[in-house]
Amino acid sequence: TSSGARVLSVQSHVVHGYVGNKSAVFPLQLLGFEVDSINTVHFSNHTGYPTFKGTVLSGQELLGVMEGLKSNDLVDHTHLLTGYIGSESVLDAVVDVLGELRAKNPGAVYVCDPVLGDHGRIYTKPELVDIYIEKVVPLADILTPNQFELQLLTGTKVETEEDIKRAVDLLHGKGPETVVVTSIYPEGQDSEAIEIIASTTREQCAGSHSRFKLRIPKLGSHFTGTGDLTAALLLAWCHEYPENLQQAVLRCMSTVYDVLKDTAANGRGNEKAFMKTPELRLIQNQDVIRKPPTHFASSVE
Ligand code: PLP
Ligand code: PXL
Repeated sequence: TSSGARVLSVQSHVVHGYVGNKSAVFPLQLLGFEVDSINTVHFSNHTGYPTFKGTVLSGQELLGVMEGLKSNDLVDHTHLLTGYIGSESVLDAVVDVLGELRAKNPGAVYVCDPVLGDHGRIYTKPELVDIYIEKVVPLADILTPNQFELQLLTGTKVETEEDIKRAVDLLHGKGPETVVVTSIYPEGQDSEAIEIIASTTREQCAGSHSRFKLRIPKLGSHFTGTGDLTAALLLAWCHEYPENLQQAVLRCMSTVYDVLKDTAANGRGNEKAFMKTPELRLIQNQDVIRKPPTHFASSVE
């Protein structure tokens, strides 16, 4: 289906569980994408467990890996995907990596999940915010901030739907043609639903709406790796529906919803590690990854 698409995914690796590359690569491969993955960390498990062990790649080491690919003429990717980035030097190196991709293929699409924090709390190094604003956001084609990240990236207060629209337009003005704001809590965090607002300035991909909102019933628990899965699926479905963002977002969110629902129903945390929230059930949900239902079509506004 996705003939010729080659993704370079620069994200975390965890030995056990599904965040970062572990939650992005398998779904992309199932959907027919060739994926080259660079692991920015190599951890035993995600950082939400009581402990984790492992190593962190430096910006220099990341550029070294790129150098190896380049020497063998292996830099021919159509897409770059990035998520959680742990340090300034790695985020700076990502900018250089994108430069290499676009030197070879000026049309290479950059899907950037600007991971900074959530629910009013920064959980990365605050120094990353300015690098995202000044260097990274201007290069992104598809950007997937949550409500809090939208606030950090625009330096504006983002509370009402009007605020969101204004902030999204600010971001469009800086570069990204497509912005998908994931997980908005319209009535605060106890809200029964979460909303997604998607917006594109690409005329040929607007379909019938250049900006629309989806309302999705909220599932009780918080699962780690959801954002990484969402960004990967958005890359995939925007590639399949370059002319229709709405179809892409519907497929992406329908798969995410079904994976979370099944994980909530059937996933089991690790009692020995005192982990109440289970790992995403990606392996068990291959069918809804390959063939997403379109659950929320009637809730598009
Ligand atoms: N429920 C659904 C259906 C979602 O799509 C998401 C995130 O995208 C969540 C819940 C996550 O909510 P929270 O951020 O409160 O964990
Ligand atoms: O899902 C984001 C993420 C990425 N990488 C690592 C993580 C997490 C979330 O906890 O621990 C290493």
